[in-house]
Order: sequence, then C-alpha cells, then structure tokens
Amino acid sequence: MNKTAFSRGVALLLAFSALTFSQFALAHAHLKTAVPADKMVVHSFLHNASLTFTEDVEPAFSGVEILNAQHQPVAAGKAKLAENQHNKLVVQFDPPLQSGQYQVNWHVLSVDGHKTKGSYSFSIK
Ligand SMILES: [Cu+2]
Repeated sequence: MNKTAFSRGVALLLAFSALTFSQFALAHAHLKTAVPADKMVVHSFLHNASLTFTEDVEPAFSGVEILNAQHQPVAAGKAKLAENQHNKLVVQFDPPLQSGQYQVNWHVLSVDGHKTKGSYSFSIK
C-alpha cells in the first residue's frame, strides 16, 4: 500500500466513524411534527391530536397529557400508535376540545431505549 492509498484509507475510516457517531447522537425520538402544531390557532372543535417523532416509539412507555388553561387534564383517550406508522401517536378527544388554550406534555420511549420528553401549546378559537 503506497502512502496516498494509506491516507485515503484513513480519511475514509474517519469519515465513516464520524457518520456512525452522528447517527447514534440523532437516534433519540424527537418531536418532528404535531397536529395541531406548536402555537397554532385552530378554528374548529378538535377531535384528535397527533405527534410524529423522528424514531419509532413504544406506546406502552409513552404518553401524551393535554392540559387546559386551568392546568387540568382534558378528557382524552390514551395515546395510541397510528396504524402502520410506529413513530406517530394519536390522542382522541371525547368530547371534542372546545375553545381555549391547551398545553401538550409528551414523553416517549423510543425503540432504541432512550426516553425523551417535551411540551408545546396550541389554542382553539
Ligand atoms: Cu436514542
């Protein structure tokens, strides 16, 4: 192996390990999109909310709590995985949510075993 080929090999190896490390660092489940989205103003009653994460999540160890303006939990079903989309949690409201300010507190366990949590808010006019 000549010197050029050797340094090319080293460069490739370094690039590969950097890529591998960054993929580990990104592997936690972060919130990618939510409907309604953060700070969104909805103009109708709301039957459900959904949260899509960057990784698949374990529903048994994940949860979504929605609080009204008085910080009381609203009547909602347990967060369930969307069909055929294991990185998406859906919460049904029965009765539908009415006008007001709402805060969403979520926590998830991603399939790689890491826990993450966060919160955001939206309102209904
Ligand atoms: Cu992770």
